[in-house]
Formats: sequence, C-alpha cells, structure tokens
Amino acid sequence: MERTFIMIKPDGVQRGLTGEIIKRLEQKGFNLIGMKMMSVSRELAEKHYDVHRDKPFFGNLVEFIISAPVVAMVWEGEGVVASARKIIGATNPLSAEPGTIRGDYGISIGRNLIHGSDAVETAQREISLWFEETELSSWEAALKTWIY
Ligand code: FUP
Repeated sequence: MERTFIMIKPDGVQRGLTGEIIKRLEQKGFNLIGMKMMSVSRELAEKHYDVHRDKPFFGNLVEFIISAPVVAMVWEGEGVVASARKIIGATNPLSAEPGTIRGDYGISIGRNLIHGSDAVETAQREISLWFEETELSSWEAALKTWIY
C-alpha cells in the first residue's frame, strides 16, 4: 500500500491547525500509521530540504522548520501521495485553491503550514529519514470495506 510523509510545519502547529489537518486526511479515507510531535534538528531539516540547498530561500526555510515543534506523520492508502498533495494545495497559499489546506488557511509561501511528499520515491526517502520502521503501524481500517 502506498505511503506518504506529511509534516505539519511550526506555523500549522502554532495556529492550532493540527486537528483540522488530520481530520481532512482521515475523513478522505487514508490511514494514519505513524505520528510524532518533535523539535527538528538542523541536520534533519537540511537533509529533508537537501534538494533546495542552493536556493536563496534555503537558509530561512531551515531556520523556520527548526524554530518550533512540528508534527511528523506517515499516511497510507491507495494513491495517497498525489491525493494528499491535492488536499494540501499549491506551494504558494495565495495560488492554492479554496478548499485546500493552504488555500483555506495560508497567505505566505514561507508560512504554508504543511509539507507533503511530491512523489512515491520522495515519500520513501522522507519516511526513512524521519521514521524508524518500528514507529509505523500499518493497520486495516474498520471502515475499509466502505472505502475500497
Ligand atoms: P512543496 O513541495 O509544495 O512543499 O514546495 P517546494 O518543495 O517547491 O518548496 C519547499 C518549501 O520551500 C515550501 F514549502 C516553502 C519554501 N519555499 C519558499 O520559501 N520560497 C519559494 O520561493 C519556494 C519555496
């Protein structure tokens, strides 16, 4: 079953959107199989955003991610990587459609509330970066018969 890595960024946690964000993914029908609130080390933040290392916003992005706790999660379900990206919305919240998380709650690209893996391979890399396999509990939702 496909998995994706989702992180509620420091702004999402501080603004009290953790429950709302989990609710949206949960009610879609995806399974939450791992979750932890954590302070992120500079090393982990830099590894996570390694692809952006040479971008002008890299420094500010890392400082932001390590500035306050995040909620790191792994979600499981058919097509969860692309579907979660749709639920999250465009990177710039001002361009994100209403009805998406960033479209409903954000204004600034540097405070866009949430991260979601952009492809299945990226998801695998990010999940192994943030979680030990023993921290993940794959389980069959009681409602599965009514989702698939
Ligand atoms: P996304 O996959 O939607 O999270 O977006 P990207 O991987 O392109 O960017 C990662 C993060 O870098 C964004 F969530 C916010 C930040 N960013 C900026 O601060 N400025 C930019 O111009 C682009 C991205």
